[in-house]
Amino acid sequence: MSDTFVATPEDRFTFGLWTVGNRGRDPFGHETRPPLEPVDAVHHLADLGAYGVNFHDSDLVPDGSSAAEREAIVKRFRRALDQTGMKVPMATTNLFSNPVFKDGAFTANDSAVRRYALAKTLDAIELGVELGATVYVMWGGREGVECDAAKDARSALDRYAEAVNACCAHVRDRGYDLRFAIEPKPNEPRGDLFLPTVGHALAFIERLEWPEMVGVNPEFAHETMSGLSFHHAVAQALWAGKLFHIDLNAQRIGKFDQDFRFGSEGIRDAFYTVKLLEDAGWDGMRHFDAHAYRVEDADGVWEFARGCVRTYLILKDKVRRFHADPEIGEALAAAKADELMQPTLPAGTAPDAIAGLRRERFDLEALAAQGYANERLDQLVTELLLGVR
Ligand code: GLT
Ligand code: MN
Ligand code: MN
Repeated sequence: MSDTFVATPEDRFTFGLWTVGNRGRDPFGHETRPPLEPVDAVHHLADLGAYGVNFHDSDLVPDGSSAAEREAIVKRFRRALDQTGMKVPMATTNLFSNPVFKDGAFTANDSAVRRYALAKTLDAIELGVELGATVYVMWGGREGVECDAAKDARSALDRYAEAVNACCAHVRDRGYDLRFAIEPKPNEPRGDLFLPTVGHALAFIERLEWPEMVGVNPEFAHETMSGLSFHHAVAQALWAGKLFHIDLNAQRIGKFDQDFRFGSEGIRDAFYTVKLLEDAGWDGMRHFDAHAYRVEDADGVWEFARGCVRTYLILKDKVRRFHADPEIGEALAAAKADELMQPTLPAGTAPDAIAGLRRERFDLEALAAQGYANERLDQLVTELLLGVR
């Protein structure tokens, strides 16, 4: 294997304990891999050049642990972080595995379940902050419904907002440096999930009490499941100043949430996503929320993880080549790509400027007849990705 695409912490790659620790269980079959100790995950990921590791409360401290057990686990984990220099940039709560959450967590009909979900989240925020997290992901895996008669969707959104507001209030009260990132998903495990896409989440955030504290965590697989462009979702999140985190993986449209190795499917969308992040100079974490194929053994997990970071770095190199390639530059000019960056109304929107626009004469025949040379540009991108440029 060539040494050109080797990760370093400056690349800001992170993995979740639940990703490399995924044991290959699926709805039809049992685990195919042995458990992975969080401390071992930290050492392996550090060897890979990762910047950090993220976790759900229960990935690190099993539910029901005593205070003394929690302390011992955190101490051991922190020692591994100190030994390797690995960070914990993000933390989250498991509000989906325990059967208590079968009707939802923040949106469960039973208010005792909602109160427990909120209390568990506040405890998990403490754990995350204790280990240095500055981003808190909220993936509402059970926030949804199959029987629409049983759950009023508008009330569910009220309760969802109430819970996020309470978490923000707690963080403000404690003075923590922590922002929240809502992770949308259209379905699975529920028939329909609330906040199914990045667009829904962005609209929801604007109605919260402290919208500036809340952004999104788009996942490649989740937008792609709905047939939407992941790269457009990320672009809109960036445009809104709301890209607080990102979950990179791979997915074919219309299938279950595959969470494949980054770039293993949808390589074009992966390329445009990397291009977007790199061109924007986005300084967040490149988090891989993916797992190894179920057929892999424990060694295969590290092949999987290496594949994620290598593909990102290879695509980043392709981005550099894209910008440096003179033929691509010409094709971009023919497509008038830069013209979109010019304001439509350079003189502004004052009444005079609007009146001037209305007096303008347009050569519709010429405008309609022009070609935008997108075939050439698109083929050049294909050839770049296929490695012949
Ligand atoms: C779970 C889910 C992911 C979320 C994780 C964070 S948990 O693995 O499939 O998409 O990002 O809660
Ligand atoms: Mn997923
Ligand atoms: Mn995810």
